Order: sequence, then C-alpha cells, then structure tokens
Amino acid sequence: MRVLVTGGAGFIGSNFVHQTVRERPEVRVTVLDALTYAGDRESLAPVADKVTLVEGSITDAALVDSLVADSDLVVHFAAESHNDNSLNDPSPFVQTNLIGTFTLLEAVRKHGVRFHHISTDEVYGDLELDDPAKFTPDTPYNPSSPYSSTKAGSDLLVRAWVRSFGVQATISNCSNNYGPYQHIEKFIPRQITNLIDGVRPKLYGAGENVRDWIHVEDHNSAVWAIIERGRIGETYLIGADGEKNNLEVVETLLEIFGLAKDDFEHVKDRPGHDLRYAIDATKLRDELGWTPKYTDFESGLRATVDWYKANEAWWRPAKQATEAKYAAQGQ
Ligand code: NAD
Ligand code: TDX
Repeated sequence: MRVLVTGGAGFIGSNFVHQTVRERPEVRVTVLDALTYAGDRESLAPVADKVTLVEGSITDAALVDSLVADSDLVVHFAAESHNDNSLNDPSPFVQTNLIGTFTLLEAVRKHGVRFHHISTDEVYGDLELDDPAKFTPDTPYNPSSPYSSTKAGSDLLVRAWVRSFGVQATISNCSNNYGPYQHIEKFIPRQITNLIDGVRPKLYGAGENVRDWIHVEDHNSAVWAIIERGRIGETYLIGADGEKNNLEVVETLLEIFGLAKDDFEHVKDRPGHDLRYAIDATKLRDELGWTPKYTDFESGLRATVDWYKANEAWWRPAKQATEAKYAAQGQ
C-alpha cells in the first residue's frame, strides 16, 4: 500500500509515520510537508531510510496531483495548527487549511484515491464547565477562532466532496494530543521546556479551561482503525476520557519536577478562549472496537517530560523565538 502523509514532519504526522513504519512494514510512506516553522526534518530522522520526504505545499496543485496519482491512500494532517498564531495572522490558516484541503480533494477525486481527513474537536466550539454533555458526531459546528473555523470549513469541504463527487473519504475529530515531537509553542511542551530552563510555567487566565487529553499514539492507532474499518463518508470522534483543567496539568508538571504546586505565573488570557472540550468516543469504540492504551495521564506526562529532557537538541533551536513571540503578547 502506498500512503501519502501530508504534514508528516509535524507533531502528530511524524508520530503517525513512526508508528506506521514500526507496525506496518508493508506500507510505503511518502510525506508531503512544507517544512514551515512547525515542520522539522529531524522529526523523521529515525525513519529517514524508510520514508520519502517531499518538501512542498499542499496548495501546489501540480505537485499534489503527481503525488496523489502515485498513492493508494492520503492521510491529511497538514495544517496551520496553533490558535494563538491564528489570532495574530489568519492568512496562512485560510491558505493551508482551506485551499490546501480543497487542492487535495480535487486530486483524490481525479485519481479515485481513498482520503482520510484529520480534524479537531474545536470545530464544535466549547462546552460549559458543568455541562454533562460531551461532543458527539451530531453536535452542531460552532467554531470560535480563525484556526478552528478553517478546520471546520475543511471538514465541510470533505463532506461535500463525498456527497457530490463520491470521493472515498472519512473524517476524524480528535481532542488535545500530547507526546513526543510536539512543537514547544503548545501548552504542555512549552511548560516542560520552561521548567527545564528554570522558568515558571505560564497559565492563561485562571487556568480553569478544560482540555480532553489523549496521547498521540492513541490518536494514531484510532486513525488506522478508521482507515481500515471505518465507513466511507462517516465522521469519527477520537478521545480517551482525559478531561483536565489547565491548572491541574501545570500542578502535575510541577510535581514531576519536584517543585511547589503554586510555582507558576498567571499571564494574559487568550481572546475568545474556549472554555471546555470533551469527546464522546462511543461510536469509535463500539463500531470499530478501538481502545486507548495510554490511560494513565500522569505516567504519559512523565514519559513526555523524559523525552524533552533527552531531546533538547530537537527543541532548543526554537525556544528563544517562541518565547519572544509570547512575551510580545504579554503571555
Ligand atoms: P503541527 O503544527 O505540529 O504540524 C503541521 C505540519 O503541517 C507541519 O509539519 C507543517 O510544516 C505542515 N504544513 C503546514 N502548512 C503546510 C502546507 N501548506 N503544505 C504542506 N505542509 C504544511 O500540527 P499537529 O499538532 O501535528 O496537527 C496535525 C493535524 O492534527 C492538524 O490537521 C490539526 O488540525 C489536527 N489536530 C491536532 C490536535 C493537537 O492537539 N495538536 C488535535 C486534534 C487535531
Ligand atoms: O502557555 C500557555 N498557557 C496556557 O494556559 C499555552 C500555550 C496555552 N495555555 C492554555 C490554552 C488552552 O486552554 O492551554 C490550553 C491548551 O493550549 P494549546 O496547546 O494552545 O492547545 P489548544 O488551543 O487547546 O488547541 C490544541 O488542541 C486542538 C491544538 O493546538 C489544536 O491544533 C487542536 O486542534
């Protein structure tokens, strides 16, 4: 099987490539990645001899057409992925998340190639802290940020290409991922690398916002379950019942580093900050028999801390510029 992985040099995409090489030796992997600030060739270094990396954009129709023509399956991770960046400059989010997805859809339509679209729970907006409800595939779309609205738009493009053109596609909407190779602009690796540097973690607002954490390996095993057993045209929500508020996450990290629970700073809140995400993954579990393996968040977090300690050469080059950008925003 020939698989084209877009965004395979990013956080979740590179972990997907590692998992695929490890567990599915029959799969031939090609990665298409623009190597933006968020993509890193080094994230594929351990599998470099088993994977072809093509540097280019999913908005380049001729390049996309030639790569899709030579594939049996496209797994589409490439995106501009950071909410805070989308508030400063939405333009690349519209280009990559909307135009890029459109470009891929046109190519898979032309060549009759199976497509799996990776999306986020943020398309559903947010929930109240005390709401017993979780997101389900029937929850209405209600995105808050330029990031989540472009992801919502990309999901709707996929649905329309399935219905109007018979494209063979599935969609997954996952909750917040953590694990190795995550860019240090994101919440957990930002705090881990701050703590390694002896800097106090930075909590937006009061820290009451809830995210539903899942280990990246569990996200990717669910993606394979959907590729292999999912029904065409369906949307599957991926989550592992990992709700935690941001304050709890920071306190757990402080404990892992042997520091006092209150040794952090409150910084300026994110405008339009979604309050709570929570996933009901019943459909994925019941229909496809998927279960997560990393159910102990604290031990998953400890392993992630160890990974960042052991891989300073991977993240160090981005640290200063990332923190300078946050400092300019009062965060
Ligand atoms: P990331 O920012 O770490 O990686 C994105 C990758 O896409 C990078 O390698 C980047 O170079 C590449 N890219 C960006 N623009 C491109 C373009 N125009 N052409 C080709 N490549 C391009 O993101 P991530 O956290 O790994 O997220 C991957 C996908 O998963 C995204 O679609 C995101 O919306 C979705 N998702 C992420 C999370 C999460 O918690 N991180 C949760 C749910 C869904
Ligand atoms: O320094 C910080 N302090 C802080 O309190 C940062 C960077 C974030 N936060 C808060 C904001 C959020 O409530 O932590 C939470 C998580 O923030 P992010 O890591 O930026 O993730 P989020 O905005 O929840 O979006 C993530 O999950 C859904 C991914 O970045 C998206 O790509 C995915 O779709």
